[in-house]
Amino acid sequence: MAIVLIRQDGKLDLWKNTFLQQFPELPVYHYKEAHPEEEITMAIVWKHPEGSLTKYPNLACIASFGAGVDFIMEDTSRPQNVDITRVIDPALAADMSEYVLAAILGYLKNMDLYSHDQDLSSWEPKPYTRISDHTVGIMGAGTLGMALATSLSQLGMKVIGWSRSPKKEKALKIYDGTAGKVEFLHKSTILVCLLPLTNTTKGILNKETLSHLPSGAYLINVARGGHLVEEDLIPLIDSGQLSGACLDVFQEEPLPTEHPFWKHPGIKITPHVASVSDPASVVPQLVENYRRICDKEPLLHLVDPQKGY
Ligand code: NDP
Ligand code: OXD
Repeated sequence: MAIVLIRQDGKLDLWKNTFLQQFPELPVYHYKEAHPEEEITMAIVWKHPEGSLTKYPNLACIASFGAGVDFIMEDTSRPQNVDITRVIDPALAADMSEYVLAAILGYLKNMDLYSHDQDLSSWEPKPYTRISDHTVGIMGAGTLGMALATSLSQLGMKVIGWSRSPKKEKALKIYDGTAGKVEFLHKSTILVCLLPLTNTTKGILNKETLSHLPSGAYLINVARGGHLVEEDLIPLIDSGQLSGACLDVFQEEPLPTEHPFWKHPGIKITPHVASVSDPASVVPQLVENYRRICDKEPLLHLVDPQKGY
């Protein structure tokens, strides 16, 4: 039994070294080095090359290095009937909450406009809004969405959520399903997308959905680029239906240099960094699942392949 690590972003050595620092005896390989394919029972992947999972005949688990598993579900060549797991980590949730808070406060206090003014040496006070003027609507009241809701509520923000299944939360109104969607949108002056990307949520941030928001609402997409119908965004901002957007994720990453989002004054861009799995924090849960595979115990953080998340 052994683990293979597959990712193409230059972080393979960092991850492998962290595994070995924490668990020196662990049989862990990265996919570019010679490794015993028949022995691999766990593949830990992040945007792996399509087809790269087909060479492991004894795979028992495909684990995402992160919270999302959309890139695993999209790989139709992956061996079927193999457990899929994802990361659930308080540090990942805390980082996401900090990012979204920064985006909200930057928007409320016009930080981007002042950066632009500074470039022009222009002293021009602008009207700003306060936390109490807004309701933050979180699409996706799951692990990250609920942690965010708690953080924002503690700062005195009005927060509502939207999920697929009904939930009873004392401190938070959570709308659910298609029936609850429009009312949820009507109330959200700042919309944060924290949905998983699935067949049902693909393209959900489109002209129709975003037109249900109050005029001048602000969009923060920290989930996946595939949630946003990109060609709908600029017309919605230019018409005033949206006052702007903060985007961390894009249909194509890195965002192509010629993409119109780069130059639009109402759009703030970050390079998929809202929250990034920290190897030191995440390795223990991945190794715990490896132990469970070896001991034939149920795995932690399993994905439901029917739901796709
Ligand atoms: P969870 O699976 O814990 O939560 C997903 C939430 O979305 C649940 O509340 C779920 O509803 C809801 N949901 C799913 N489908 C629908 C639907 N069709 N309609 C309404 N609600 C729906 O995921 P996480 O919170 O852990 O992560 C969310 C996503 O954040 C990840 O999938 C990933 O894509 C993204 N992410 C982005 C990062 C970044 O750096 N930009 C970093 C980490 C994650 P229910 O509760 O009823 O199941
Ligand atoms: C994740 C991500 O899904 O970083 O964890 O996007």
